[in-house]
Amino acid sequence: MQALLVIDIQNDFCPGGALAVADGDAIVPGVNALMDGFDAVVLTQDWHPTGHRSFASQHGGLEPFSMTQMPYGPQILWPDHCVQGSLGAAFHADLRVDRADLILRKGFRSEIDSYSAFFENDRKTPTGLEGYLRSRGITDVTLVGLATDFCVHYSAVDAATLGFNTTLREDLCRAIDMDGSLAQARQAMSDAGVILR
Ligand code: VGL
Ligand code: ZN
Repeated sequence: MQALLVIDIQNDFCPGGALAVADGDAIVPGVNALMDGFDAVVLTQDWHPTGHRSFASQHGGLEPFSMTQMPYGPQILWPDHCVQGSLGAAFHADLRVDRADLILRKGFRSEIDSYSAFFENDRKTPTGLEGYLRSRGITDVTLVGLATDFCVHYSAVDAATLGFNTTLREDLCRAIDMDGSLAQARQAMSDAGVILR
């Protein structure tokens, strides 16, 4: 049983958005076309309250894309993005949202970021996705979406580590790629057993 995990194809990660990924919108037609071949389609949605601790705006003088320490470890500070209910948090207008069986929101706790669709950035608070997939009998997952080097990367590593047969469709992902983060992500994914295609 195969699930397609469509990670964070939201306006803020597309050109013109608050945390735009170059060419992020280019993957939408290919992702839409892939959906019908799967037993389950799950969309994830980055979903932060106003004033989320991952926003540089909450850290005095610190710049977006700089690093800070959170109680759970190092954290990159981002521009304000994907604020709950905002247009930026909405899915890309052309994404086939109606085809989704489940929309999983993450990053909704003010004090913890969540890159992965499975565990928050403390690496232990579960989102519930593992239980959902297992109770539907899913054994294999394919990941697509934004951004390759952050939310897709963490989700793929966790899926493989949890024992799902995990494939990444690199052609249907786009990266932020800061300071070598894409190369690092590719290495971490293949080390975890993710098949990169
Ligand atoms: C993401 C940074 C912050 C992502 C989400 O979807 O890759 N990146 N929040
Ligand atoms: Zn975020």
